[in-house]
Amino acid sequence: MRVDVFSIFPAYLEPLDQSLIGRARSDGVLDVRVHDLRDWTNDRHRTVDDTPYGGGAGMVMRPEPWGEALDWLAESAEGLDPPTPHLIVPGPAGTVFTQAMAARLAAEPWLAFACGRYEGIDERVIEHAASVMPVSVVSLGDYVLNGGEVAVLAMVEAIARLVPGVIGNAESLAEESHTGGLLEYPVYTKPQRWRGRDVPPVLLSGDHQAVASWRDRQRRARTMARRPDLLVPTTTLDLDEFSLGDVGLRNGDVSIAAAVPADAGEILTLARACWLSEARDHDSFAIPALNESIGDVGVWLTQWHTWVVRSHGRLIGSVRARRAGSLWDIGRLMVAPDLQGRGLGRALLAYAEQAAPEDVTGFSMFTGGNSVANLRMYKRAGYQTRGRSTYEGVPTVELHKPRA
Ligand code: 6GU
Repeated sequence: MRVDVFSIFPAYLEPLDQSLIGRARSDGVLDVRVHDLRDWTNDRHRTVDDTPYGGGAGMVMRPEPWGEALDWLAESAEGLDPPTPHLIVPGPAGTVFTQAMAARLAAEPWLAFACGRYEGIDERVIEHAASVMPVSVVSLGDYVLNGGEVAVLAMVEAIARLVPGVIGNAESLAEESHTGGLLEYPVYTKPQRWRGRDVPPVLLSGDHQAVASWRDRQRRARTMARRPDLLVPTTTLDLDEFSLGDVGLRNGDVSIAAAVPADAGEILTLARACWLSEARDHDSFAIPALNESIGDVGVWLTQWHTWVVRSHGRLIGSVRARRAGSLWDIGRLMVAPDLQGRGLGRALLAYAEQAAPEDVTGFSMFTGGNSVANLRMYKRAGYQTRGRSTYEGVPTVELHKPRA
């Protein structure tokens, strides 16, 4: 694979001489060529930037040096097929770089990277380049770097290690590709005991099945804790158990997924619809779910594991849960008023319970003391009253269920 990098700070790319990438270069597997963009300037000061048309802070990279560098690039194909590279322009306004993108780019014979500095490159350079070669504007993520160089180091490393022959251990690549979108499990090496901390005993058991299942549970727990956005379970609510036919829902119509920030508005709206009957039953509006702003919902979405149930795009149910000591605290269980009494709430509750971490010993919930229908449902699901209290004059019940 050939890789050309254009930058006004070529020294920034020196790490590409190191380690596995450096080895692949000297082995001839990777042909990396780093260029100083100023080699394509014609003035005495080797100028690459100027002030922005329309005003504003900072400087913009002038198009001429880039144009000449791209012309040179197109003439340097040396028999490569196709005779132009795929040009990657790193920038925070780009498409987010992912492992899937790395894998696609690793299959291409020739890549070129155009590192911008300052406020960016004159837009006409991107338009012109796209008229002569494939161009992608790519970002590492939602934060701002001073220039594209560090992003290129990251992208070249992620891409190059997928090129056959760059990594000696093809097995580790194969293993990574089977990780199924979950985070890696924790790893340990010698010594067996370090500063009072032992390696998890299962890893010393020699029981391969037990090790595999421990690692699998670790990966799920980690992903749940650190990247719930990666856990997007889909249609697992089997409608055969529910009597939703009379409201026009059929199997396959209902899906459950981890809530995302954009769900906050619908969750708030559904909560208001759902807790209105509670307000009536308790003759009070002093109910937390009825007194939240959309900002409040946005905040607790970051603090709880929350799931939403949708049918044909409509949000029809939700539940949230989080650890409270050794218990898994479940709350805000809601089902759209027109779909209640059909088992959906019970299914959501079961879903939240099965998502609890391994070491949790039981489940806890709070509800209003006069919520007769809800209390009946929770009792049937195995919950028992653990305590009674009042919240701003409203009777509340704390429910508890030991883990099976
Ligand atoms: Cl690719 N470039 C710059 N300048 N900033 C970034 C980025 C890229 N990705 C995230 N932030």
